[in-house]
Amino acid sequence: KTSMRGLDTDIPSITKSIVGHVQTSLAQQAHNLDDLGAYQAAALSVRDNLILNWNETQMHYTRKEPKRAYYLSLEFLMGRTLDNALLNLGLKPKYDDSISQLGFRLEDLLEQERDAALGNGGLGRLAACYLDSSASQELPVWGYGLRYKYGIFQQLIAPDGSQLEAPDPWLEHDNPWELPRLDVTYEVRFYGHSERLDNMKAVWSGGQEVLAMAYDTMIPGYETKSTNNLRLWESKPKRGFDLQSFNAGDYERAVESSNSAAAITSVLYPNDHTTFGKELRLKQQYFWTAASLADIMRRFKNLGKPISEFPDYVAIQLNDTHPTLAIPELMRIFVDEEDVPWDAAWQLVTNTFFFTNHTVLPEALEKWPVPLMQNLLPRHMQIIFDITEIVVSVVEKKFPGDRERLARMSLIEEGYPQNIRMANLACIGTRKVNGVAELHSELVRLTIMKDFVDLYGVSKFSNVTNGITPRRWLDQCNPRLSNLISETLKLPKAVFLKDLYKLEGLLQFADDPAFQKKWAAVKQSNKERLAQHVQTTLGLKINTHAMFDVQIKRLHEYKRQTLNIMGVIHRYLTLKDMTPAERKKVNPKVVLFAGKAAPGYYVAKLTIRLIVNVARIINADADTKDYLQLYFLPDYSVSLAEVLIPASDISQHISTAGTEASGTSNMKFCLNGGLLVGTVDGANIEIAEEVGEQNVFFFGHLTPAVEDLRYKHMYHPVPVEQKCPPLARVLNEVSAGRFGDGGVYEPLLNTIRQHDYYLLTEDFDSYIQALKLVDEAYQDRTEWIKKSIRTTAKMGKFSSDRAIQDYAQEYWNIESTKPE
Ligand code: 26M
Repeated sequence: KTSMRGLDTDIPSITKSIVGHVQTSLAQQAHNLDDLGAYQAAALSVRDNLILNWNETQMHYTRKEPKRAYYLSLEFLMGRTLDNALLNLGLKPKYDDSISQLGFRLEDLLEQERDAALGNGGLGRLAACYLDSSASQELPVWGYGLRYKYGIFQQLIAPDGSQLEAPDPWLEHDNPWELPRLDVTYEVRFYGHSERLDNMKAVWSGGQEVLAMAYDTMIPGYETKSTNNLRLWESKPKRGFDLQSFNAGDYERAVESSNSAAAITSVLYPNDHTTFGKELRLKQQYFWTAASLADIMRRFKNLGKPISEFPDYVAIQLNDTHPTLAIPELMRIFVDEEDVPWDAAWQLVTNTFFFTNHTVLPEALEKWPVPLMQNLLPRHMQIIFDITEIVVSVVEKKFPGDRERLARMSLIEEGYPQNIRMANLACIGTRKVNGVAELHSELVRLTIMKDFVDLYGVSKFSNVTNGITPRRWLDQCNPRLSNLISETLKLPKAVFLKDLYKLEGLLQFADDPAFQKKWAAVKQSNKERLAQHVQTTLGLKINTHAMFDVQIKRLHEYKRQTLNIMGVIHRYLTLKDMTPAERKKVNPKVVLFAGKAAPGYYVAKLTIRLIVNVARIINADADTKDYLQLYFLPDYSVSLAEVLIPASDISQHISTAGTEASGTSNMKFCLNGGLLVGTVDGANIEIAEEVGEQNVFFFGHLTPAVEDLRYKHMYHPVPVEQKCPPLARVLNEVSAGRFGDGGVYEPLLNTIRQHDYYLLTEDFDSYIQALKLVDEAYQDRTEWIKKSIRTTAKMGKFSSDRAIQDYAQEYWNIESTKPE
């Protein structure tokens, strides 16, 4: 009953612990407690277990001194913690019982928790999955990020159908999952001036200093005591920062400078793939990399090793270019503070860092104006110029006189103003560069990094296909399926949740009618769970006997939600053209959308508005509403994804070929037995390789065709009416006001009629054809269920455990280690 160091985890002890937290931590009475209070008490009780495991793990790392890896990400899209912590600790059944005895339902308490939504989408959620996998595999990995006071905005839909944004005050109620570390603080400098000394050194002084304070979040591994750390920094004014102003009686000024310090970590930038050049964003980036590196350096110094061994104890993964300032910052620390000669410092730096690229879209490549950098970070600007010299000399040596190549590879892009190319800096300052799916990594080599492949050779550029954690994205979000798999394979859940390739065992049951029936029943109950959720939160009635067709992701032109909505309108018009008798043969379908648009992304917001208004017309049409329903679910989040994904029959991943680096929700849907309709892009390709092409619905042009087609559109435009009459009809119906004021949508429609950069007119016919094949396949329900089973069975590769193993072995050179 009692373990040496752990807490008692029998039910009476758990109950005692929860009640204890109600009375002491919350100072409330057990008899008039609401769901929120009960959630908080349960969370604090679970947290006690995490803290003990965390302490033990961290003490073990300190004693054992293994090489550690650090994952630097400006985004960690964690979602909720309680359910995940209970599952990873193996305490869910006991807490369930205890909470029932206290007169509550665990399910209700779980719903009280707010999502930690410190991310925009795929990149942030990937970071969260990687933390789960690192802890589960007992790898010494810490995450470093920012503790934004406001996460990704809350999305509301206005009466006219357009997106409104509201702040996300996720810390409104106390956050039981973080531990403020009042004693872990660093000073971070901005502005001022840098004076060069000899030996490439300099002294940076003056300007302003703000304080970074650590908040630690415990990351429990699955079925292990190993509990890692996610350290998030909060910005604060330095003590005494305002003394001068206070003493002079200038309180306004004192408050102002206090506010500007706090502003750095106040809000997550809600863009993905665009919008650079904002000083506050650059401040966030430097504040975070400086605090993280100071912390890493302090830990390294505690080892008492010579500085030359830094890369033997530290590996740092840069999640996209957002933390690229870590490269000049580590140079500054080595050269200016540790007296390491410049060349030796550069060796250490380039042996410490690794860089993951997450997109090849040209508008997404981060650039910072030189004058902005010069003003905010004068010392780093010098270092970047000095690093540029390294580039110039190595390129000049290998390709003498090739000025154009040099101009392309330079860290500085010429122009007014000059810009710093962060991807170039990230490439030359790191040991290895990777993309996130095979096709994407190939495109990285062929496009944005081509010149660097010529310089360094191809071995620096490799691939780590993304993955997802099966704990959250199978067991937690779909317990019925997880239970069915466990009982069918006669394996404890932990076996396939730790080794996802074990799912292959399902293949031998794919043809078993009894199993098929159970499989279908799970999907059906998940559809009902979703319908229930939509009913209670939005008051809408979904037809659970229909096929559920889902597209949930950030709104972006390259992801082509417009292709989907045009397809829906086409389906609607086709249904309207039919006789009632003909319609009766059609399989009913529910189309679900969810996703946020960057607040300044006009066309993406217009797409939401169109979807909402098309939904209003379609859902109210008595002729068709039994055959086609359309919903836009507001405020997409990790928690909403956990309900939507298990309920899907088919999901859409329909980016223009070559634009979606990987995608990770595609993996989540397939793991949960949903089929996929998509383009030959990103990880869709590898999913098809695993599950077999007969089990996915591919359509559209391939990557190599895209460039030529765009060229053609540019120089030999053909009107939509000629190129794709069915699409032209759809566009005209929208224009004509069939779904409300048509004029509103002109700018959106014109993106298709004019340049059609994302090639909707080229892919529309084959898209409609693919959806027809989906309908036909769904008619044969037994065949469909077999496809669904076979899909889940072949998802082993897409566990983030595999991806993290790859990083640990091929990049970081770290090993598993655990207490005892
Ligand atoms: C840029 C400027 C200002 C503020 C924020 C940004 C920014 C934020 C996020 C830029 C890019 C961001 O993320 C890109 C991203 O999410 N990429 C996705 O990464 C996933 C994980 O690798 C892939 O699965 C997706 O295909 C890829 O689009």
